[in-house]
Amino acid sequence: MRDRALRAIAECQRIAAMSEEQGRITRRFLTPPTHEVHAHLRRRMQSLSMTVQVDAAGNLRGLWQPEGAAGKRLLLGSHIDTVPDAGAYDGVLGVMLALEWVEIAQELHLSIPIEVLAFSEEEGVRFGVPFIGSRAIADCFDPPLLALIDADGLTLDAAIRNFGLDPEQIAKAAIGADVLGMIEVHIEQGPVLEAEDLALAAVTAIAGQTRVVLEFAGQANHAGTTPMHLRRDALAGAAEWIAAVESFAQSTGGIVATVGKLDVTPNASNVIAGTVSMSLDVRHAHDPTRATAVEALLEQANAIAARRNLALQCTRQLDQPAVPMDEKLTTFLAEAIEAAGFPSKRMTSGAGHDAMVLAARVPTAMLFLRSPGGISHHPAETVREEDVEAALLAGREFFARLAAKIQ
Ligand code: HGY
Ligand code: MN
Ligand code: MN
Repeated sequence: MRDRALRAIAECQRIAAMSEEQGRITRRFLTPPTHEVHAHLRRRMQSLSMTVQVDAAGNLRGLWQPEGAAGKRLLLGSHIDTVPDAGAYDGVLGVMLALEWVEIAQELHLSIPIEVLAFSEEEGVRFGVPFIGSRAIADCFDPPLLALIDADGLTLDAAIRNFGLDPEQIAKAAIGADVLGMIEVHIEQGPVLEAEDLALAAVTAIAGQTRVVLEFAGQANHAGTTPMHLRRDALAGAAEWIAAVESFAQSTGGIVATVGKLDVTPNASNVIAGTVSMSLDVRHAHDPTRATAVEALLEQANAIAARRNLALQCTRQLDQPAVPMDEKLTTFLAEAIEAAGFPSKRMTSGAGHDAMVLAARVPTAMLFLRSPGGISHHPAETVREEDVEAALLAGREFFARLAAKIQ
């Protein structure tokens, strides 16, 4: 299995070079490098005797239909889009391990069809809203999303058409009732498995997340001639609120809150900032706690805006509830991890995943691999060969037990 693990890692590194930017890994939803990734994965899927299609939401989908198998199919996969200046394994490793699992299933002569999904959009970087690909597959794509605009003023509709797809056909991407379940394999992206010196974990639930765009508007003015007491400085107001976000989250157990994106206008050293647009990302495993935290943080923004005579606009982009994974499938996966010789830790995921969208439609489970250094959404993101091998051994046990179950 070590050779397969090395191949999966090498494939992630090869796909990492398919980027919008020289020297950095950046591959937003349906940007041109996605065509390269599709071509590469298509060749690999065809070498596994899979039929390949790209659906109208840009998901690349490979189906292995064993001779004579007519039953429900298992879904495997993860996303191929990335954040800016990303690591090489977030998403893509899950697709490469899915393809290795297919080859293992074929060697075991598993008689269950498997569809591997390379989701087109999980990060929500290009249009601000995540899970566009998996929403289409889970039949919960909202057509008004097509009017979303990216940083270049292109609509989601136009981005899909520019990629050579027809957004009118998105409804056809939806899965029907002929699906056994979905397993997403993904790096943990945090410090837990490394701290406990564990290779793998079965995910019990995925934390809910809220994304809001806030805009403070004051008065741009001359930095040299405007006395301090006559200013309506949008950036000073934003800075005060960002510090308040951090201290609120530090004092509220289990909440993580992040302001990761900041756009300042006119963004010049000798001009007082007129407007500041920023992102708020709040997560928690318990939805009411997250909702209360978001309300408290928006109230603080309002209070700061009022005191500083700034206008405030808040636009909610996402309110994704926490999602439990399917108990039976997760237990089945945990037993396979143990049968492969590894402790089967159970843990929640702080990161969002396409699995949380699919879970609304089919029994869904997630397998985590250790993130050395606990770092992700960063070029230093990495995996250990032995942990990738562990995920392959767990996959072989998973299929062996599945085959025994259906006999
Ligand atoms: O932001 C997230 O949780 C995921 O990595 N897209
Ligand atoms: Mn991911
Ligand atoms: Mn990610």
